[in-house]
Amino acid sequence: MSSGTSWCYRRPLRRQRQRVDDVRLCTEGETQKRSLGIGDQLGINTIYPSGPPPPVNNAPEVAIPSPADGATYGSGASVSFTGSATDTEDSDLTASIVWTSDLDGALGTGGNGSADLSDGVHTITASVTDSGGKSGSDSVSITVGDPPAVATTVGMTGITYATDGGRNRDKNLLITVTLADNLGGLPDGASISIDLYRNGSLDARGTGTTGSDGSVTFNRSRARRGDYTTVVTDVTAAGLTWDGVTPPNSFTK
Ligand SMILES: [Ca+2]
Repeated sequence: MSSGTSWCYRRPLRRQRQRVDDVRLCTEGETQKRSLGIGDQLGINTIYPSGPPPPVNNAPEVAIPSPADGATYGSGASVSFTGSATDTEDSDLTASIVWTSDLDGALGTGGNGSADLSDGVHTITASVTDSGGKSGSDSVSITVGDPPAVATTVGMTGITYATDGGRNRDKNLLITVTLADNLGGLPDGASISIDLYRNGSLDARGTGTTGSDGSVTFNRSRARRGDYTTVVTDVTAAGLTWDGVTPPNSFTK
């Protein structure tokens, strides 16, 4: 309890002894109504136990001048890093910086260092804790090694024919078109449009969507006898560009 604190009573002072819970802090400009005895002080301490507020502790601030956010390194490269940490109360905390990678874990402590990082995209974090227990940190994202390959184009790996239905299982003509991207992946959910020609004339058109095997099977029901050829007119696959090529194909029914 500060000796400079003035205490006043909630109610007008009377002759009888005031109860301790009638005591409050004097408001600004108000003069102290009565000097307090030791019993009053103990009571006030019970009502206002918090005492003076604790000193303010600001969190430390951390910066990573190097590496730059988004920097890239070759596979197996040694990556150097530099950081600084300042704190209002503790001043320079740079020597206490702890470095980590979300992929490789602990990298060391202090204002600078280097590490051989595994291939991949790393979040590098510099963090520090001050003497009051408050923490600060900074992070950068860097890439080590070649980024993973991403498929960009799609094409047909084959157009095959079969028949089914009817007594001799030759009533309907089935045309299966299969896609693959340039990394060998099988596009699921791609749209394929075809024109089916019979003896050189347009016989049917169709559009279908690939399954997980990258293929669509079109059914030309009650297909007549003749020489059939399929021309792919459009392929739409998310994130992929069709190479525009229809592989040679034909079927005689
Ligand atoms: Ca601090």
